Amino acid sequence: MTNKHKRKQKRKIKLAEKLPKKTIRHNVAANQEKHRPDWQPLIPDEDGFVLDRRIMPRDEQDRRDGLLISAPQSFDAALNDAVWQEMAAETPFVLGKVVEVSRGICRAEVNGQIISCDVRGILTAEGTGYTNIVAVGDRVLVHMQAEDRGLVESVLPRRSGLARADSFDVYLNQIIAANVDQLLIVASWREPQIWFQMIDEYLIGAARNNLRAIICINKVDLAEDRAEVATAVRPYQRLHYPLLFTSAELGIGLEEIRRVLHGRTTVLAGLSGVGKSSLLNAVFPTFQLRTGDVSQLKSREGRHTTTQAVMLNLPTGGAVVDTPGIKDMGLAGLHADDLILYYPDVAAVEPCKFADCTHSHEPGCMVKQAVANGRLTEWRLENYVKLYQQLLKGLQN
Ligand SMILES: Nc1nc2c(ncn2[C@@H]2O[C@H](COP(=O)(O)OP(=O)(O)O)[C@@H](O)[C@H]2O)c(=O)[nH]1
Ligand SMILES: [Mg+2]
Ligand SMILES: [Zn+2]
Repeated sequence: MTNKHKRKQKRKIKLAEKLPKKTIRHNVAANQEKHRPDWQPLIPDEDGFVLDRRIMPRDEQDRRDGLLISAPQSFDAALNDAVWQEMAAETPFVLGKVVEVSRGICRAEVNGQIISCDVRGILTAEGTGYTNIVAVGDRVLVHMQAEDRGLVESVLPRRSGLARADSFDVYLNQIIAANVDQLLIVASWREPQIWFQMIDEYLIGAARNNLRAIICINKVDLAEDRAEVATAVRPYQRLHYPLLFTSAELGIGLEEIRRVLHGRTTVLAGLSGVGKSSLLNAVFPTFQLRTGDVSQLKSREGRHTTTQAVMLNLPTGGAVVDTPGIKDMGLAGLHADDLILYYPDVAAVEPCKFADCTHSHEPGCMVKQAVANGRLTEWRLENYVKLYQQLLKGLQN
């Protein structure tokens, strides 16, 4: 077991102890209802407890419930800018596109201008299945309060999104970016060393979110032999994923990047340091995204400042979301037996002679045969087996 997994397990146990605190329940011995007939009745469950929902006037609760409905839950692929514009036109508010989010505040593009917006405190992610209410890329209704300041009144339904299961509660998702079309998975050949398992996990994440995936291998200038890079990632090519080979340093492959980004909304995903921001700067020199040394981002007290996803419009149409590096992307909440859906190359192997074949020493093992004759790449199989084991043990949560 790697250290990473040990840490995760430890964290899980700690959390399990804390969990009961999450739902605070009050005994309704004091019959508040009798004294406040105009307020929300507290309906106890069979044990005589009610959920901790703040007591408030009936119409206030109705108003909040109405707002909760406006927090998006599922995706509607038919949505587009024209529809969102129509939705906004029916309200006293203006349409905004969120380009950056911090706690309780965001920056949104309104009428072509970026303004700061507070998020209405009563907007809550409760009941949406998400841990966060507003994400980069969200279309929102903005109540203008000054020329350069607004208040987010509501988050409009989403066309799509990149979500990942929350690390604390797999039944909840964190939405990283909303209304996006595709995921550009950036890996570096070296520094950090290319890590196929991570690419596999991002591919699974993209598929689970219904997003097109493109793989970009950056820092090819660090390869002694470029042909070696192409050979290494050939299994992905055989699975028909678009592949790009780039160097932000030497300006290689920039035109190809520009082409895949054109007119679409793309999230860049990859470990920190692989060159996501450098690539965007190289392709679009006006961006001037911060790159390089992570320690730069430490505050004076040595704490890491929370760098978050930012959305930038492309001069050529479309937009990109630069993320600081997403770990733990694809698998949380996935059932081990569904993993095979994301490994069509492994699934294509015919059944072995023995149903309980461990694919190690048994005669008539089709998996070993497929690896031997080159139809299945060994590291794809290894990744599959590794991830399957992790899912079985619940280590991917
Ligand atoms: N040799 C080489 N270094 C690169 C390349 N692209 C980025 N870097 C360097 O890698 C480091 C991390 O880049 P950055 O763009 O901040 O990575 P990010 O965390 O993925 O956004 C920086 O020091 C860059 O100068 C490349 O193509 N070749
Ligand atoms: Mg970066
Ligand atoms: Zn076998």
